[in-house]
Amino acid sequence: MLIKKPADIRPSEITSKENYLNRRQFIRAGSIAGAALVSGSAIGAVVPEGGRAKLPDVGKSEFSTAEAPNSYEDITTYNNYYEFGTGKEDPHKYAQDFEPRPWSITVDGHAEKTGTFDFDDFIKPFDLEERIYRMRCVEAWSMVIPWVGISLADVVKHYQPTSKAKYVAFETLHDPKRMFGQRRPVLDWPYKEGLTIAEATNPLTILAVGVYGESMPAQNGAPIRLVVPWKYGFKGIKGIVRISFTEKQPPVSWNISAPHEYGFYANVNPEVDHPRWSQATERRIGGGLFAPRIPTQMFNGYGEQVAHLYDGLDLRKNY
Ligand SMILES: Nc1nc2c(c(=O)[nH]1)N[C@H]1C(S)=C(S)[C@@H](COP(=O)(O)O)O[C@H]1N2
Ligand SMILES: [Mo]
Repeated sequence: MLIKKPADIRPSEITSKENYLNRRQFIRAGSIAGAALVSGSAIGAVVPEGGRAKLPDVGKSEFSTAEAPNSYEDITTYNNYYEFGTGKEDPHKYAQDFEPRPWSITVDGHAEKTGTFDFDDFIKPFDLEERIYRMRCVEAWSMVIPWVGISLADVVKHYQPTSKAKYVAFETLHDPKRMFGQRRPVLDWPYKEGLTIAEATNPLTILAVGVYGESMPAQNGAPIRLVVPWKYGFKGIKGIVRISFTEKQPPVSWNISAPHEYGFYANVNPEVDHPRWSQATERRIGGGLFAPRIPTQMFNGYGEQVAHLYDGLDLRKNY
């Protein structure tokens, strides 16, 4: 690993106080070598290819919930990923042979820095952190998932969006040969998602590259997917190959396919029902058939961190 001299360190690489404190915590835990102390960004982690592989140098996050995580089995066998079938068990069955390498990510639009980067180079400047988040699907089921990811705010800062950039748009790989679900027009392929810049730079938002300390399983969105814990699960676009800084609100797949059911915002909201079902309660996967439904929380319980983003916005109209 190359150790950078202070003069080589750009201001964009200088670690925030938050990250610094987190790093201190795991330095104390003795999980990284002394040499890595020289520069925060030199810690750059490289995610191993395919299979189940342990991720290096994973820090802890103050944003993790203390709730018990779902089992690795729940998280990797009950999925939504229409590129690999529309059934909940399909992605586990049919994504097994999907090899998320080689993989490149294109960053374009209104930013000072743009280009196409190999996956490993793309994530290298950023710190890996475990984020144990409650996840709430629009179909009223939920899980607690110990993601490993990088802060999307750090990524946005790195590419230096211009003042024209108001949104960040994301696209999934479009490769019907490898993703058989794309051979049928069940969605407007490739899967597309988007966030406002304020949502993208909220400290809760991450690009996840793993789960349970290991590299991301194909069915969960390998090698890299979005996680926005206060929004319904469909905002968490998987298999990302493009990140664009846009001036206009980008079109998003589920809104294109059913605009009266799925909006751009998709904030978890127990008071605004889906036209075909209530959003007031949810079923925690793994709780067993007779487990009582649990009340859904506004912003999935993350209101303290994100409610301010929607001051003055009518959340009934902007669902
Ligand atoms: N590209 C892509 N991303 C996607 C989907 C999809 O079909 N295609 N499904 C979404 C939905 S509806 C949910 S609930 C989450 C599920 O993530 P998980 O299977 O890792 O729990 O992924 C989201 N990301
Ligand atoms: Mo979902």
